[in-house]
Amino acid sequence: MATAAGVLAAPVPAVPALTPGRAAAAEEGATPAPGPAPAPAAASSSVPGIVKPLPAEWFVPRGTNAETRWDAFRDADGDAVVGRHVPVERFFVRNHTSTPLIDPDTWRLRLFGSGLRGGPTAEHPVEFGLEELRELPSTRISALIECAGNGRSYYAGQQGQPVPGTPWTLGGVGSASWRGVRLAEVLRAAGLTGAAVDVLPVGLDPDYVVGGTNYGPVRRPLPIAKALDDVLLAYEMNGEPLTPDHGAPARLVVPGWVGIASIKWVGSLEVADRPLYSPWNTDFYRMFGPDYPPGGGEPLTTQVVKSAFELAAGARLAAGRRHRLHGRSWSGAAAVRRVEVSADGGRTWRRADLRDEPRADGWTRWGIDWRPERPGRYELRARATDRRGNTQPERAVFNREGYLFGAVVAHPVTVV
Ligand SMILES: Nc1nc2c(c(=O)[nH]1)N[C@H]1C(S)=C(S)[C@@H](COP(=O)(O)O)O[C@H]1N2
Ligand SMILES: [Mo]
Repeated sequence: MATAAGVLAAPVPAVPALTPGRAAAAEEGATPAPGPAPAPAAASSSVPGIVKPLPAEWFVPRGTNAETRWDAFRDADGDAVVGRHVPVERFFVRNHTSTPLIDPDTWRLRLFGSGLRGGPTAEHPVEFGLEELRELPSTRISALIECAGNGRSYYAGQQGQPVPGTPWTLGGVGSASWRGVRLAEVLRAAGLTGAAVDVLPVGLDPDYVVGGTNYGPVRRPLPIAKALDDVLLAYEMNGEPLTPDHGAPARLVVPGWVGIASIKWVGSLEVADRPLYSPWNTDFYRMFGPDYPPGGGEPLTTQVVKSAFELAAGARLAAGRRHRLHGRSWSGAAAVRRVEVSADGGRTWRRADLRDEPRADGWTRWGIDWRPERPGRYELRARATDRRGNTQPERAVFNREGYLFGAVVAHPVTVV
């Protein structure tokens, strides 16, 4: 079914090799979506550099990014329209620059560096085409991708601590099923040695330039232990080939870690026998601030515990009626095993009913009944605890960039 904008950009026109900055061209010649995409009523709000349509009922545009709306997880009757995995067309997009269109037929993954047998150089790398990767044993996993800045707006909104950067509410997260080849498998096939320390995936998107500084292509070193543990080089998302916005033809999926680790549009992997650096593990995605070491904390890895209601901020609910409140909680460290909800400013808490068997590779969906008797303004709060005992505090520790806001979020509603 076609969207109001008429097109979905699923079939990418073949373009010669890499043509960054041509994302908008994907609209040309695109055909109506063949899949089950419903027809959103409102016109797409567009973000320059994102290929897929961004209907206003599903997304909030944020600069070069698009935030998924939590209230879009349910329809007007309150029925769930998003299951355990978020459909690709509703999945949030975080782009430092813009979505490149890459021809999967000519794309090559290049591996080089001192951590590979024979020390292949960038000029003479070990190469894999997409078909060759598909011939390696494949694996399917569920994993969340979540931006380190998800929830950032609450540093200012809830704690009076303004921070720069994309003011996400809680929609910079999504869960999907990914298929691809384990990074460990690719590294071994390329001649991994025991001396390898770090792996540096480099994106094929345009260089990241801010304030007159060119930081080069988006790239962030990954410690070899994590690379060999559970990282996937994914070429499918929810059973379909990756779409341009989510990293086609191949991206990393780094379970439990901040989204920046999951480099999209991977062009090369440097495997080194010494630590590697890029601005993404020295300047960005580390903690700076009064409660952190003077030179900053370690590069961010695991995500914190969070919870969200599948409800609009400021939703209106009828007084004197029982409402079923729904939400999801997740953690980068372990399965979420307990969720409590408060409707009285955090004075009393009730256990929510868990609708999923807690699992480390996804969120836990939950529900709880609430019957507000009197009209007025209320704040709903949800607080989750994972199997390691990590729980959501009342306040998040401030950091200059506003990363990892894990505190309980006050969700305003009006009872009428
Ligand atoms: N090459 C490249 N990879 C990237 C990014 C990017 O801008 N360029 N953004 C990162 C960040 S910050 C996040 S949170 C995730 C978002 O993945 P998504 O857009 O598929 O939701 O991709 C990561 N991988
Ligand atoms: Mo991110």
